[in-house]
Amino acid sequence: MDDSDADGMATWEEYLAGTNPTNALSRFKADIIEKNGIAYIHWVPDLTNALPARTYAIHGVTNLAEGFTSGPVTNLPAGTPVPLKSLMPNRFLKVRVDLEQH
Ligand SMILES: [Ca+2]
Repeated sequence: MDDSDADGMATWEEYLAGTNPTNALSRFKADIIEKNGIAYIHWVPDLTNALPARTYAIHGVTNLAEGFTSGPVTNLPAGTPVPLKSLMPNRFLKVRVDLEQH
């Protein structure tokens, strides 16, 4: 697979995520933010109003050794805030980007 910036993400994956495939510092990144006392899972870029539209799926597990074998905990349009509390008891989370299906 083509990975011209050698950041571990293929060019097609960067297109999907909305990152720059020629800049290794341009990465899809998920983390936790706090707003008004509530913790949210947050990711950048979050492609609100992008064409084609993206959806985001959050997968979660309680034990990382089991791997992310189950389906997504939640499937969301871009820009949807997700309280961390709603994803519990999962302790390990990953965010997947998909092109919106029509
Ligand atoms: Ca890359």
